[in-house]
Formats: sequence, C-alpha cells, structure tokens
Amino acid sequence: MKTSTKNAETNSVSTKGAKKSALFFSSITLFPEMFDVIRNYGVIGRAVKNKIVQLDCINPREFTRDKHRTVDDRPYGGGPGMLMKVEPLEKAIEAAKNKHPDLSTEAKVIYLSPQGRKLDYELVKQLSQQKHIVLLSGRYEGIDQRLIEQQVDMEISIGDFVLSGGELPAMIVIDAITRLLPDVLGHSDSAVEDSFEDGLLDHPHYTRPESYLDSDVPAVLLSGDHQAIEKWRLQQRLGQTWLKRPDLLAQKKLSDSEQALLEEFKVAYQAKEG
Ligand code: 21W
Repeated sequence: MKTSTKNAETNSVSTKGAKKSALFFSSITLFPEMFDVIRNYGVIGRAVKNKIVQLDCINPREFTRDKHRTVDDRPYGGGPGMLMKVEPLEKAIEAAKNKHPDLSTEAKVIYLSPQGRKLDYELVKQLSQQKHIVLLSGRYEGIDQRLIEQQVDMEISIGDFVLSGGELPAMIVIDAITRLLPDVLGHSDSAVEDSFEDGLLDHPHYTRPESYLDSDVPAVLLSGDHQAIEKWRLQQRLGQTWLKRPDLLAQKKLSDSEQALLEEFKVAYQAKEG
C-alpha cells in the first residue's frame, strides 16, 4: 500500500518521497451525500485516498438556528419558486474559507450557475493551479444577487441546458480539475495524451475481434509499424475534428505536414461519401 504524509504548513503531500501539491475542494451543498459518488469511486476516489485532493462538504442547513432548519426563502418581487436563504449560506461560505487559513493564497469561491462562464479546458487548466476552491451549489431558483457580488469570485456553467441544481456541475468541475493534477492518472491514461491541449478530438479506437459484423480493424493498426500507426492516428484526429468540430479546427494553426494529412483525409472521405 502507498503511504503518504501531509504537511499542513506547506500544503504538500509526499508519496514515496516525491513532493506534490495538494488541492483542497470545499463543497457547499444541501445534498452532501451526492458527493460520495466521486469520493468513493474511480480516479477521483483514489486521488482523495492518496491525499492529492481533499474534498469536504459543508451543508448550509448546519448553520440554521430555527426549529425547522429552514434553508429556503421567498423572492422579493414575488413569483414562483424559492431562493436559498442568505444567512446559512453566508455562514457556510465563511466556514469553507476558514478551512485552510494557513494557505499562501485565499480560497477561490465558485458559484455553479446557468449564468456562468462556460466550462472548457482552458478554464479547467487555470483552476488546477489553485490551492483551495470553494464550490457553491445552488438549489431552488438560486441565491441572492448580493451574495454573488460580494462573496463569489467566478460563476461557472457547464452548458446551455437546465439542471436541477449545481451539485452535478460541481462534481464535473472537481473531476476535470483533479484529472489534470500530477500523479492522479496512471501512465496508461496520461492526462497529456487525452487532454484538449492540442485542440483536436481523439482518433478512433479498436479492440478484438479483428472482424466484427463484417467490418475490419484498419490494417495499419495490425501492421506493427509504429510510425505508420502514429501518422494514421494524427490523420484521424485531424479528420474527425474537421468532420465533427470545425469550430475547434478553425482555432488551430496546422503545420504543413498536418495540413497535408488533413487534405489526404478529405480526398479519401469525399471519394467514399460523395
Ligand atoms: C437552473 C437554477 C435554472 C435556476 C431562465 C430564466 C449550475 C446549471 C446549474 C437552475 C434556474 C449549471 C429561468 C448548466 C444548469 C444549476 C439549477 C432558473 C428559470 N431560466 N450549468 N429563468 N445548467 N441549475 N430557471 O442548470 O444550478 S451550473
């Protein structure tokens, strides 16, 4: 078993002698149990176990004082739906920020909201440089605008569709950031290889059997010619991006050899599809 020790002063963990920086997530949520999904399974679960990331949930309900532990309140101006009650939320944010007061940088407070900046690889990469991220998940119709203005550093959306709350988006943010941290992924699924770093989609993959419903694995993948395989994969990545995400390709500066590979793909595609 891997043993790791953590130094509270420097916010670093050492595993088998190698130093690395830990990232703390504080999740403010009315549904902390939802986060057990990422805490206990897969790549992120292992990162939590190895103390590469820490994930604490803070429930605003714990900061209520009334008999019914009320966490919702009515919107000024009327209309359907409720908002999250200000005082418990304010106290939860304060408690989250104070979780790691000894860090060199302050916590970044992120409110997951449909009004936010759309999450993409650039933003995930930028956030992976932080030490402490507070993720505030809204429920009901959202939170008081003054809390956003005074307590929130950034609003993030995961796309233009309506969800029931911020918890799933918060978990998506945690998953995407954690994958980019050093030592979270093994060599077999390295972050560099499948990142959006080079702005291209992935190439197609094949496994056994060699022939499936009369359709064969591309011969080059069985050739053992690693140079030819790498060339084919790059050509597929260029071609698939051209077919499916022309917006990504438009942003990318292609080298002469990449341009030639893409032109060859287009010719073959047009010959096949007409
Ligand atoms: C959804 C709360 C809609 C309030 C337009 C005008 C966090 C989310 C969420 C939610 C409304 C994210 C309305 C993508 C999401 C989230 C809950 C407002 C009425 N719509 N990213 N008026 N999509 N959603 N509904 O829903 O908290 S990040």
